[in-house]
Amino acid sequence: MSTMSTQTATPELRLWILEQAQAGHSPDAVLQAMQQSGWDEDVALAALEQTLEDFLASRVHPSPQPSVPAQPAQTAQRPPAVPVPEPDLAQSPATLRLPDGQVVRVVVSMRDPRVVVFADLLTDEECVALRQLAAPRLARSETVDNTTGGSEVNAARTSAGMFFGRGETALIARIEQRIAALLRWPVENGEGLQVLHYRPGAEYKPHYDYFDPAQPGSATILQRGGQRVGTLVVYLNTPEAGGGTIFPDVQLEVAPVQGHAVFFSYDCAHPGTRSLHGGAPVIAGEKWVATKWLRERRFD
Ligand code: PD2
Ligand code: ZN
Repeated sequence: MSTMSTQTATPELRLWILEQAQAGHSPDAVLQAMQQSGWDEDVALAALEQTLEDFLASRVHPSPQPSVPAQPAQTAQRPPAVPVPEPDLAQSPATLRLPDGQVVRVVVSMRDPRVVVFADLLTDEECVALRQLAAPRLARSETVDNTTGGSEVNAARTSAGMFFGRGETALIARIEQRIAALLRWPVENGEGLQVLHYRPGAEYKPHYDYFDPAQPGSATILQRGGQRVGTLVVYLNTPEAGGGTIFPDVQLEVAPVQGHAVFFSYDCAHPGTRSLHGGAPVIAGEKWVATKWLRERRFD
C-alpha cells in the first residue's frame, strides 16, 4: 500500500461490501460510496478487493483432478443431503411448457452429478436484452497497483461480471419466475442474476459453487439464505469456438448455445457431489452467460 493508515476493514464493512455487490452495484460505485462515507481510498480499495477475493476463494478451488478414470464418489464426512431444486422430469418429457408459455426442450439429463441441459430457456430477444442491460455495468477486469499507480490484469479474474438485483426490471422478474417454475424452487431463494462476459482466452477454472464451511468467511455468507444448492448457467450468446461448461469428474462438456442453459445441483458441500465445474477457455469470439444460484432458504 502506498499510504499508511489506521483504518481497517471491519467484519460489518466486509458484509456491507458483499451486500452491495450482490445488489448489483459495480465495484466503482461501492468504492465511491465508501470514500464518501470517509474511508481512505487505499484502505477502501484494499478492503473491496480482499473481500471479493475471499468471497471467491470461499468456493473451494481444488488441485487438478486426474482426467480418467472418474473418481468414485467420496462418502467420508459427507454432510447429510438437503433438498435441492429439481425440474419435473419424472416422465422423461422432451419438452416442458412453463406457466408463461415458454416451451423449454430437455437435451441431456444426467443423474450423478445431477446435470440437466435445456434448450430454448430464453428467446433470442431476451438474450440480447440481458447483454445490453449488463454491458454498461460490467466490473473492470483490471486492478490498480497502488505502489506503481499502474494497472494490471488480475490473473484470477479473466471474465468481467455484474449482478442484477432480484426483480430489478420486468424482464429480470419474468426470467426469474420462469427459472423458479422450471426448477420448482422459490424465486425468493435465488440470488440476483449474475452476468459474466468472457473475451478470447478467458476462462473460469474448475470450482465448486457451494461455500466451503471450513473457510472463515463462509459463516457470514451462509447466514443469508443458507448454502447454495443449485446453479443454472444460461448462455446469452454462442461463442465461435470454445467456452463450454465442463464437469471434469465425468468428462462432460456442455456446448454454449444462445438461449440454452445447464442446470446442476449439489445436496451438500462436498466433492462427492461431483459438481466440480468450470468454463473452458474461449477460443474465438466472446462468451456471455447469466448465472442463477439457488439457496436453501430465502435470500433477502
Ligand atoms: O461460464 C461458465 O460456463 C461457468 C462455468 C463455471 C459459469 C460458472 N461456473 C458460474 O457462474 O459459477
Ligand atoms: Zn461455477
